[in-house]
Amino acid sequence: MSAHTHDDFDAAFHRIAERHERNWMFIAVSMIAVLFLAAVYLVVHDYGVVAKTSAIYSDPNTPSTLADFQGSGVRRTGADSYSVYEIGRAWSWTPGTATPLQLPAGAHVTFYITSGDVLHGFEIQGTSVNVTAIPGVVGRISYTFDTPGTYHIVCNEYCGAGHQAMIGTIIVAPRHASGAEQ
Ligand SMILES: [Cu+2]
Repeated sequence: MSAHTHDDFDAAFHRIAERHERNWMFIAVSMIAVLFLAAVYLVVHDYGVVAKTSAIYSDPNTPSTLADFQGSGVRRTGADSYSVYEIGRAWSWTPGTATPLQLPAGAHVTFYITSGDVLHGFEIQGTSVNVTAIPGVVGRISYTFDTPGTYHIVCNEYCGAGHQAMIGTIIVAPRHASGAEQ
């Protein structure tokens, strides 16, 4: 009799344990699914932190001939927003190397990046900006410089004998000097 009672207890215990295990498996799988979908959502939608390709041309020489990439390469697109059209060439950044790129702190800056020859890596030190400059492709990334100061563009994709000297300068000016007119 006592063995029979023990078996009943055992069976009931296992039923309850299995129900708890099923529930917790469901909760764990649901959490993984939510995290996975959230990661996909963040990558698919442009939060300004994800580098995107804005255009691809069949002729690799096309981007550097586009009107946007001529002149200073800097366009003011709004009260507090700028577009910067950046070309990497062996071994300089235009704008940036011959003349420093000047931007105000706090402005929303969208960089359009291409290459005039081979692969280069457009990286602004101390920031999250890091885009491969590809001939025929225009990459895009947005960034806001919150802290005024001097930033450096480096090439992080080996591109030949002058690669290590392929450096540009970005000067970020304080937004409003106190007491100064705007
Ligand atoms: Cu380079």
